[in-house]
Amino acid sequence: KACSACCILCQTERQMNENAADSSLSKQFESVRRFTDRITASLSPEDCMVQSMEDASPVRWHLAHGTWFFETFVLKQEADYTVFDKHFSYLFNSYYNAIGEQFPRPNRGTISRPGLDCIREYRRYVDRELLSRLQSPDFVARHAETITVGLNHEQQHQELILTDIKNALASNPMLPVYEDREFAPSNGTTDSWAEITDGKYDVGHDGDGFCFDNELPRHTVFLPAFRISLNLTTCGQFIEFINDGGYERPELWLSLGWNAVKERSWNAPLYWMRRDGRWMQFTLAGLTPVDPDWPICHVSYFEADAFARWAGKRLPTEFEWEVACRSLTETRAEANTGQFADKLFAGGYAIHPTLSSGGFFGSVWQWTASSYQAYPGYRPPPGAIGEYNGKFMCNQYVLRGGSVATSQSHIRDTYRNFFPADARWQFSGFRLAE
Ligand code: AVJ
Ligand code: FE
Repeated sequence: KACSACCILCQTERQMNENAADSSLSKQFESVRRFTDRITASLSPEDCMVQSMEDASPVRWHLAHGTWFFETFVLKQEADYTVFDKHFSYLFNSYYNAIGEQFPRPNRGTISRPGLDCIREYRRYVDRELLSRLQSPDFVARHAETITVGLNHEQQHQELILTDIKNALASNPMLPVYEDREFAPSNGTTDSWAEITDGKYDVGHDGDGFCFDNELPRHTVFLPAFRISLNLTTCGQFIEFINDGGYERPELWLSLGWNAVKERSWNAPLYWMRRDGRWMQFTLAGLTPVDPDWPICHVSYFEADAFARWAGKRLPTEFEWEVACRSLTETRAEANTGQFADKLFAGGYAIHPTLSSGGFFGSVWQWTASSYQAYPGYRPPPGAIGEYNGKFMCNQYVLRGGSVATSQSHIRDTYRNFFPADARWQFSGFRLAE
């Protein structure tokens, strides 16, 4: 079924991208903020308060924190701005020590005031203040760069809203539905691989478009020849791993991975459960049978790594991924529009029609073998905003590509997502290399 017929979310986001292409900062601001409203419109105040685990945040916290970012890094720099509420600096600061102390993350779900109405009012207040100031070219000149970071930040939190509400709903034995959607027909998979010759390659962002600081500086790397799968590993392939005792064979696992399997009793991807001898998975559209042709999703780095060892392969490094992506994708623009314009949002994850024919970005984030580190010569930006990415460059792995929950405008071959090796609640899968 055509996307336009089935998916309000895609339509809204396409509209948003058209606005963004229009390039005026206030239009972009308007559409990104409205998209946050759109994806939270069906949630009740109770839904928005749940914090199902330490890593996830209540939706209401995300709504406030995205707003706090604009208030803190833009509006408060203006002498004539009056803060909405003096407590919010502490309550909705995520991790910026240069701004001040933060309310402890694990307890975010214990805070019932301000109420959701008040948080929505806070959003409207900051929107009004920012939009009216954006009329002034001086204000734009002073803050355009930070506002653009703020919009990309808000979009990262849109994805986190979806992953976090999915975790919250999954923790409810009634397995409630976020939004009921039709499921995309799945594509068959072929066993096809691309060969990339050895050589020196440039990696990292270049050009005028937006990127995060961790995509810089562009630099040259040497890669030995490698092969990389054109397909994401599928649920069907992962079931073979499970049936072959994958979760019971320590020799397949890294030591820390095996500890996680034992301590947390992992025996399948997150959100999978057996019903009447069949594998089912919880999605944002509720419980649904596992489709063997869909990309595997909600696995940790440890599971991706163990599967690769079982298959006699390995995970690609982040630079192998980037170089392969670039050489297999004609132009970046084509990669972005060709794949993601046809995105079908299916209950929390989707299949791109082009996925099995070599589309590289995929509909799930892809774990790489690379630990998240600074590129040579990397410098975080000065000031508190320098805490955005750089200080997390320890004990995490890089994921590449993008997921069904990722903003389309974030899809680029240099984007570096990152999570700890045991994280499973993001839309994370993988492809193999050798
Ligand atoms: C890039 C997704 C790991 O979740 O903290 C949000 C995104 N950075 N606010 C995260 C982010 C600041 C970040 N990830
Ligand atoms: Fe944030």
